[in-house]
Amino acid sequence: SGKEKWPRGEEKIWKECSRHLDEDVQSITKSVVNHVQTSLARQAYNIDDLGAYQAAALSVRDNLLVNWNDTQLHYTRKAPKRAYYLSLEFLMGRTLDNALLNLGLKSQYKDGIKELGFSLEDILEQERDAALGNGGLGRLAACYLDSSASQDLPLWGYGLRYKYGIFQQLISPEGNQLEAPDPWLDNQNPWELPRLDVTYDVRFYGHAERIGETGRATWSGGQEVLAVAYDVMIPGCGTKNTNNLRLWESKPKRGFDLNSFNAGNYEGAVESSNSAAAITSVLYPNDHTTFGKELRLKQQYFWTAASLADILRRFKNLGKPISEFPDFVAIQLNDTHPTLAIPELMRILVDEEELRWDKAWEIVTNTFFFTNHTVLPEALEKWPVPLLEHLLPRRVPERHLQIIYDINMQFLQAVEKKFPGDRDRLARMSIIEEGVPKQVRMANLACIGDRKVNGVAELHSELVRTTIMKDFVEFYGVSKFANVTNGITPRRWLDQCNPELSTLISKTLGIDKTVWLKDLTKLEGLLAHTEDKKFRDEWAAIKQRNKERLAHHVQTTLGLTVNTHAMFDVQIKRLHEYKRQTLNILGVIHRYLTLKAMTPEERKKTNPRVVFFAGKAAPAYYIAKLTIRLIVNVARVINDDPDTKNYLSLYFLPDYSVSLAEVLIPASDISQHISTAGTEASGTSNMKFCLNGGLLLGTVDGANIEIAEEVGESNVFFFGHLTPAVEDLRYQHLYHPVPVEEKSPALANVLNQVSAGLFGDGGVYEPLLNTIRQSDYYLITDDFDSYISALNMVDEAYLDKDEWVKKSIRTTAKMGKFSSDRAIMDYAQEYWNIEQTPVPSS
Ligand code: B1H
Repeated sequence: SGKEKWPRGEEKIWKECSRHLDEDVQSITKSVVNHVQTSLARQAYNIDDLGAYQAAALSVRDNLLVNWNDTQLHYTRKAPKRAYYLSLEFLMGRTLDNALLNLGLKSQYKDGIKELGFSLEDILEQERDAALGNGGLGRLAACYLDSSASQDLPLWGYGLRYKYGIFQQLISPEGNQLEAPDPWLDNQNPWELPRLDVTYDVRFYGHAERIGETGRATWSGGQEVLAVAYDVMIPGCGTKNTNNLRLWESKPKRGFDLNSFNAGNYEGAVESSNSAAAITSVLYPNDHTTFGKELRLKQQYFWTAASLADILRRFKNLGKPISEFPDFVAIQLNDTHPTLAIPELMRILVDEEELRWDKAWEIVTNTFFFTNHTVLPEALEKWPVPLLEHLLPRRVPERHLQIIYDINMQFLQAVEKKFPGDRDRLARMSIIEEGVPKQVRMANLACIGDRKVNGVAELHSELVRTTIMKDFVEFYGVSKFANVTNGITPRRWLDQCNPELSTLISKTLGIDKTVWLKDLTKLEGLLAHTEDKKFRDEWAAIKQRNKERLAHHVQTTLGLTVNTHAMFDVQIKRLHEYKRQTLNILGVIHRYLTLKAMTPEERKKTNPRVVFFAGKAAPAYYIAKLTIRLIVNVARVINDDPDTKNYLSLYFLPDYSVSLAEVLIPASDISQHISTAGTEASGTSNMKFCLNGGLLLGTVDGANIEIAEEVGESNVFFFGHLTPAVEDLRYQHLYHPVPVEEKSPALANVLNQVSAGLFGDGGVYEPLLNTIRQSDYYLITDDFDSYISALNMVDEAYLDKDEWVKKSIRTTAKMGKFSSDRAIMDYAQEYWNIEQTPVPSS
């Protein structure tokens, strides 16, 4: 009530006592020691690397907080339109190094830590990855946060604070993937700010009751769960702007049920509290298919409801009429996972704000934007109607479902008007898929409720328009369906993971690194130096040292010695049939058989190659797990074969993570992105490899195409059938199959050798081999021969080392387009209509 005086005491005192950034080595050292003594309650004599990491992290956190507080205050005062990125996954990786680089304090911390007797490099290794994501989709969200802060854009992320992130992968002696939990919060997390005062009640189940003829309803009863906010600071590079990632934790609203307790039912008393806490307990590890599970749906509703309530509260503080909501708020839905936000916002506007349906719908459809990340049919989210009925308010009418039905009815009436009598079209476009049970098609709902839909690379966006969204394009017109090609942050994916290359680039371009890191097209300046021998030698020497760094990592973690004079060939990504790790391993076997058949003299003329794989398989994905098993067992045989081991070796690195990628990517000479054409929406690691001067071997798919457009086709190795051929080939496989022996004798030989037990019990692999011998949905048989010739072309090109280095430099030089800064500015300008809001340096 009324205006309170602010600050309460003397403004002068507040100002004088305010914390500032520690920028000199002495105050940094002091603050680290201070944290050792106070926050960790330890002394100089019993501090180890982990303790030193924790104290350093807490000291960096204090610095981040200065900027974070200033940023939030500045945004509140200026009240610009804000954007929100709703994603169930944020694959952040480690924070300390990134924060130091973005703050520009790395060298000061290095010196300060050294004075205390520790090495910064060592303590960086103590940090656990924040692995709240499966793969590309989650890492993209993390890159976008970095770019939004670096570009001074008022953007917040909203996600879930899973207690367990993506599982840890272990490999059994037989070569099977085993899963272990990822208790990443066990050592405390210095990077989050628990905001136990920022909470919302989220209701599940219960009853909805229509209020007379108003069209509104009330919702009561059921189970209320508390959403508690944890904020993660997102520093920008070379700017004060520090954005926020708000993660929700679920907690029981009432710790326990006193009635049960008093009645002597002690277990019952805490039961509901267990089920509430379970909501945010674990990240679903099934990248590309995660629906039908009640807990997952609960996660989706819990997160969207809490996030919307928070966004609405912030909007209301502006004192603007609700009709202006879309002028101050844009919400990006990362895939269909947050689509329940659409009926939830309708519910709030209609039931609580008492708006007319049409008015509410206008607000909703001007607020949301939707990114699609895959056209694979099995990945298009659908929820059984009975499950939604059960979870959201029950009885008549089921509120969210009712809203969805109402949205659907109005929409289908409009479709009927435009295409009278076209019943098939209505059935295809309906949000509800008929069947037993009926299902809610989340992509249709997201498309209908959003202002714009985008794909993540040119080819993918075109496929969205011509396949899964074809009917919608015909209805809405094509302008609603656009493209924003993905990007990656050059801060983490060059400056942080490849510091030597970053230094060489700054020196060569003659500019400070923050300049080119924030305008990546500046890398083109490197082209002028490709003919400079000294520069090329330095470039090559850095690649060599990165290969040695990786070899050292393999030596210390697996105890294996890697030949660093060989070409490093890398494929690292989720295991999935469409990504075709199988094609790669069969190619390795083919190479092995070819080498075996050579004389020692002939072998000496070949190009030695080391092949690396890393990636996790969804725990229930049998074929993907079998592929891992095959890779591990092939490695065992060929790495031990004295005839060939100097020319070919193979490593499966367990437990792929962001941090492991940071070691692998700078060390690669060539990387493989070999999905069946039309299946990989974009891919983002392809961009990371190329940015670090690794060349690309791939199919004409996803962002590979745009990378080739930038760097020139002569600098990439393409192979395989093109997207338009895929459907016909699949049809042929089913109705006019040609035996593998005829299509590719080389492949047939490889398959037979595996069956015959060259890599251990052949029978084990039959189910995997049969996917190829039978329907071969992902076209291994069709692409195998052209894949092998592409590999041979890579070998040939690598023999001319000088020309290879030139290709490598040209590739890096042309990667400007793939900065996530470009992508985020595209969203900001073309979609969200938000403006850069730099925080003045105080
Ligand atoms: C991508 C997913 C995905 N596409 C469902 N779809 C998930 C779908 O847990 N789930 O239910 C999780 C993830 N992930 C990837 O997105 C694409 O395959 C890549 O090609 C793309 O680069 C990446 C980022 O756009």
